[in-house]
Amino acid sequence: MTALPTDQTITDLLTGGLKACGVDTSVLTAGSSAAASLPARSPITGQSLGTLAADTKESASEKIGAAAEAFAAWRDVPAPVRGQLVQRWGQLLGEHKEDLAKIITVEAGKTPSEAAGEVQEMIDICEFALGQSRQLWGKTMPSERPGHRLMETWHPLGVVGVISAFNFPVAVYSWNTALALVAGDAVVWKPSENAVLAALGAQSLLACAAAEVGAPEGLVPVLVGGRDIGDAMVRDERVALVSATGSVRMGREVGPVVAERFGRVLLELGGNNGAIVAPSADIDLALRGVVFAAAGTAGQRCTPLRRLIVHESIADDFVGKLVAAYKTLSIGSPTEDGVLVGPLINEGSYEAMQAALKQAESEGGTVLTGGARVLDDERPDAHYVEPAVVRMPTQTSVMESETFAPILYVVTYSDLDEALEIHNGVPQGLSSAIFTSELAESEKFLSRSDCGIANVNIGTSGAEIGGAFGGEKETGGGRESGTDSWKAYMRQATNTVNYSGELPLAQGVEFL
Ligand code: UN1
Repeated sequence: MTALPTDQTITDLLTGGLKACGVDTSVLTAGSSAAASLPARSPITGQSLGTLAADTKESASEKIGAAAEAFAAWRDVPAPVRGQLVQRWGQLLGEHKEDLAKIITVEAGKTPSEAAGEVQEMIDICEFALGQSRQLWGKTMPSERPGHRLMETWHPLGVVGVISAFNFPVAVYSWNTALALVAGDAVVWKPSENAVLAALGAQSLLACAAAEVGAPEGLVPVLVGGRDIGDAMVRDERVALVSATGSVRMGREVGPVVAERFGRVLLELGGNNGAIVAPSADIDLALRGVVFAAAGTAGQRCTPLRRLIVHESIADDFVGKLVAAYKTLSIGSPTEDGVLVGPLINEGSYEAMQAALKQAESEGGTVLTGGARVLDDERPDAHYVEPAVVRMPTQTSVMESETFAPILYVVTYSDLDEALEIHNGVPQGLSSAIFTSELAESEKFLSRSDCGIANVNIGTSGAEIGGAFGGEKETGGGRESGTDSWKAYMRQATNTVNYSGELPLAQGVEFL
């Protein structure tokens, strides 16, 4: 454990980041005189960062209306020209990578390296989306009729509403937004109420890029507020697509509401990711992969490793090394050099972690290391924990739900079919991995893992933006960022063009 920073150090870091990103630091006090307000807080100190002005349902509705008007103009801008907006945003993000990362560190508690990595994901998706702006492909198909052309074309969808979570406060927004903007949509953003300042930083850079390239005003508004504001956006018929990242519980609420009005949803919900370690695995590589995936970001990603399924012949040795590696992890404020594990976001996360550990023990589990709260004498309002490794007799019910904290459950297996059954035997299906040197094992795993992401000899977290991101089952089925995820932000039309001068009907039908 390391020293903790003073409140002043945190404030200086935050205001430095905000100013450099072009956010007026008066936002930190604006809530006191506003119609609605929202507290901002740092998990590093547990202390308030200020009171932000929040949206009311009326102001949120006005912003959605303005976005709908902006869409009407933006849709007519040629896609490669729209690409210039994301290109400029990406450049500004590159120039302000460290500044935005500072805000992320203060507000979400990520280490500078992970916070900078998050901004890098934004830069990457901007580059990807710029390329995509010239590749909104449609196919042409041979028509069965002479003198006819049959083709598909892709068109902007409308206003896209993005709900993002605190743990990736800006990157997941950018995956959606960069693609939606080149697709010709407007994007309304409801960031997590735990990470509004990072959102304002990212948004300020985007607004600057939008003004520079002459994009219509009101194209990319941010809605500041809690659940009621998110709910208002989800119910708003002017929002054609709701892309929501968060818990399964949140997805169960959002999905039916949008479906009822025949809107579209793109859901990126909980993961409960597993990795298999086979006897042939490179043990050192597997260990490093497992420790980063399970303890990195204090387990607060969608993609962390939560279930380790290790072959019985190597389990004791592997788990012994794992526990030893965990004991070397430096826990503390991410502002301090060498810290790898920062704080949990709030008390609720801490309580959830403790409850899960208790349940695990009642289901026959043994906590091999971690679980304890640390640094609470110095910072009673912050929640630092030692990442935990828990040996379980089998996959019990505590392992079937996601706890958003650094708990790694370990079970053993004797053959790969059994390992796959354990692996797929949970309701979620985001990310998965196998560590093996056997080609037949890795191929079997890749075809049988029921997740949206399946990796070999690499952990479950830390995906690149070039691949589609998302998962199956309770994870919600959505796909964001790479490959052809852009299609989610557009509508497809089938066009038949008749240049024959005759009117032959399809399927040989005769009429008139
Ligand atoms: C998330 O946790 O919601 O694959 C996103 C990863 C990151 C993105 C995580 N690239 O871990």
